[in-house]
Parts: sequence; C-alpha cells; structure tokens
Amino acid sequence: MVRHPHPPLSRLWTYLTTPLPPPPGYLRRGPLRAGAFRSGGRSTALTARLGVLLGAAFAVCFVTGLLSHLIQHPPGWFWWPSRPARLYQVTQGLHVATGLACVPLLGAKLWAVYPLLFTWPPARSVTHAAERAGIGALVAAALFQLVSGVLNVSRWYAPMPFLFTAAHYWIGWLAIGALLLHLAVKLPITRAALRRAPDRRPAEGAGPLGAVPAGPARTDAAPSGPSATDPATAGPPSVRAAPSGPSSEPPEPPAEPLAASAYRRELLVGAGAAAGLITLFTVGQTVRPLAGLAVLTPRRPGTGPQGLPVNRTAADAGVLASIADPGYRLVLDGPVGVRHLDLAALTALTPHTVRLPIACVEGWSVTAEWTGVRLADLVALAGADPRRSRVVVESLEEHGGYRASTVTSPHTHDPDTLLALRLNGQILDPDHGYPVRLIAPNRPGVLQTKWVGRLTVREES
Ligand SMILES: Nc1nc2c(c(=O)[nH]1)N[C@H]1C(S)=C(S)[C@@H](COP(=O)(O)O)O[C@H]1N2
Ligand SMILES: [Mo]
Repeated sequence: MVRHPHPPLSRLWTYLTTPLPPPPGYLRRGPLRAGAFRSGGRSTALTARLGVLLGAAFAVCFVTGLLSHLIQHPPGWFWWPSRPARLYQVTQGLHVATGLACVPLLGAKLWAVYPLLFTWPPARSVTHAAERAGIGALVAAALFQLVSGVLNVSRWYAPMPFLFTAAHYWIGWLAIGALLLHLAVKLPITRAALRRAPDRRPAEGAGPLGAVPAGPARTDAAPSGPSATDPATAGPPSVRAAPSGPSSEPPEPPAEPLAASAYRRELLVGAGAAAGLITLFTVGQTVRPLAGLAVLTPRRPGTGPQGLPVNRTAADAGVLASIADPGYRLVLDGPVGVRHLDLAALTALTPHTVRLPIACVEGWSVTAEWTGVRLADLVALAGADPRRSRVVVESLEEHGGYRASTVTSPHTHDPDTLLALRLNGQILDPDHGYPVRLIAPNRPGVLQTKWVGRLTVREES
C-alpha cells in the first residue's frame, strides 16, 4: 500500500492500526481458548473456493434482483424493452435459482469459517474491529436475504412483520456493499489460496473473519497478548496480506493426512451437489421440460385453473361480486373524454391472439395463449397516440398492493400487449382476471393486472 504523504492522515491511520490492549487472559475460555478448533476440516483453499462459487451466484442474484426492482419502480432514466418477450422470465428465473443455490453454499461457507468467530484477541486494532463488524453485517444481510427470499417464494409472510419487497431491496444493497468490502480485503488471500493447488494449509486466521496472513508461522499456539505487537498483524489488512501472496510463497507445511483433504473435498462436492439438486428440483417452475421435477416449489406449470398457477384468487381480492355484475363496463378515460365499454363492445373490437408467459417475481412462470384487444387500439380509441402514451391500468380490486400498474412505451404500442378476454381459447377463469386482464411481453407478473375496471390514458409531452 502507498504511504500517506499527508501527515494528519497518516497519523489517523497510525491511530486506527495501533494495537489495542489485549483483553484479560482469563476471558479466553471455551471456544476462545487456544486450540479449541483443531479439526482438519477447514482450510483456506476450501474457504476460497466456496467463496468464489458463492460470490458468482450472489452477483447474478444481485444484478437480476436490482433489475426486477427497477422494472417495478422505474426511475426517470430507466428504460425497459418489450422484446425479447421472455427476457424477464429468464432474468427472474435466474434471480430465484441463484438465490436458492446460495442456501447450501452459504451454509458450507459459514461452517468452514465459524471458528474464526472466536479469534483471539477479538480486536487487534480499530481497523481489525471495523473489518470484523463488516463481516458481521455481511453474514447477517446474506442470511436475511436468503431466509426472506425463501419465505416469499413459499408465500409465508407470517414471520415477516415488514414489507418484504422494501426490506429485501434495501438489505440487498447492504449485502452487496459488505461483500465488496470483504472481497477487497480478502482478494490477496483468496488469490494465493486458489493458486496453491492442493489444499493443505490450516485455515485459522486465513478466512474471512481472521485477516491474519495465511502463513504457517501463525497458528493457534501463538501467544495471545504479545501477538498484538507483532508487526505482521499491526498494519492494515491489505498490507498484512501482501507477504502471503504468490510472490513470496512461504515454505511448504508438512503434508496433512490424506483423510483430512479428502474430507474437505467431500464438503465442497457436497455443497455443490446440494446446490445442484435444489436447482434441479425447483427450476422446473420456469423451465417447462423440467416441470415434472419441480417438487420443491409451491407453484408449478400445469396446476391451477386453466393450467396456470394463481397467486391471488378472485375471492382473496374481494372481486367476486363486481366481476359477476352484468352492468360491468370498462372505463376508458382519455383525451377525448370518458367512454364505457361493455363486454359486447370489447368483443366487437378486432381480436388478437398471442403466446406470452406470466413470469412471477417469485420465480415461477407459465406460457399460455391469450386472446383479446390490443392496448394500442384502446389507446387510439381514447384519442391518444400509443407511441407517446402512459396508461394506468386499474383493477376492480379495491385494496391490495398490485391492484394497479402503469404501462409506458414501448409496451403501450407493442402489438402483443393485450387486454385479454380469453386464455387458451376459453373465457378467462375468475382467478385469472375475468372479465379482462392485462398481458404484455417482458413484464413481471405483478404488473399483469387482473380484473381490469379502468384505463386512464395520458399523452406524455
Ligand atoms: N388485480 C390484481 N392483479 C394481479 C395480482 C393481484 O394481486 N391483483 N397479482 C399479480 C401477480 S403477483 C401475478 S404473478 C399474476 C398472476 O396471474 P395469474 O394469477 O393469472 O396466474 O397476476 C398479477 N395480477
Ligand atoms: Mo407474482
């Protein structure tokens, strides 16, 4: 690392990295005592490999999740295409699949590093304490994301007395921030560990919670108090990590018994296999040929009325009476005034049939054949230009987070955006949005509003 030329800054740095007085030795009991974790199961290489797998899955999960959030809450600069029609189905399928695969990977990773929780002394310096607090935030945020995500996919909201979407979004930022910090600190250690081919080295101090160089000189037997003054441990993490890099390879430690390294390989293979099996038994919720294997998901293709799963039924939404009312009229509010279209008027408009998926944020998706009226035709009927219009689609449902959605360009004028009256050739089932529901290409399921009662069309300047 570069020396700070600025005296006050370098003084601050010196202060932050000055060894703290060690805690009284009698506190070093139980899991904190020297040699409490001597099992050969853990190693830097194992931790590093798990970290790479986990990091890759987490990165895909974060990017696809952020995308899903932006589509549902678009800021002014954001633009989302209507083609390819199945793009969101793929990105959200990846979001849920990578999130689920993280469950066993994170479990194995935490198992591999938890002894470092009992590092002694608990804080060698202010920077060391800050780094450990960062790890704490990372673990807490990652666990929160996985648990809340799984609960949401299972539609089990009782253990979540908060708004799932908002919490999952903001904790996602916390997790990625803590992860980037963690990567920056650990990169030299991870690189060195991955280059040393067979994993033979004990992990104490080398994994994410320790930040002690992975050299063989440091073991549990190192004296607790005076080690704080050890120049090798007193600098910032990156400075300390550098000597363990590939350029100054420390002498080879004696080879471990074969059983220990075979055991670690088994753990890595086991975590990988568990991630693979979870994927295999859930991905059928969105990959049609594997639908028969989707035994771990609450909703899969082929279930539900007309062969499509349902999240919110007409009864749950409280619309049974209003959709059965023979006086039903679709209210079309636009520049030329307000029109009321009954079912006969809607059926009299030119019908179109499209094949489009419902792609729920929860990871399931089903493709079906929808027949109905083009939204662009209704916008034109309201006296607006579909290429420059914004349409608020409102449901007969009076309460509920998904009772309305907004359609903007290019979805407003995409020829496949329909107000559907039929599903797979039949009149819509009440649970799928009878009398009319929105269906548009490349949109999350939550924005495919059911039981539509009103369209408000406004031209954008
Ligand atoms: N009015 C209304 N429309 C809605 C919803 C809702 O709760 N209320 N749920 C949405 C969600 S989350 C999904 S995934 C799709 C599911 O459509 P389906 O029930 O016809 O499969 O409908 C969407 N349309
Ligand atoms: Mo959904």
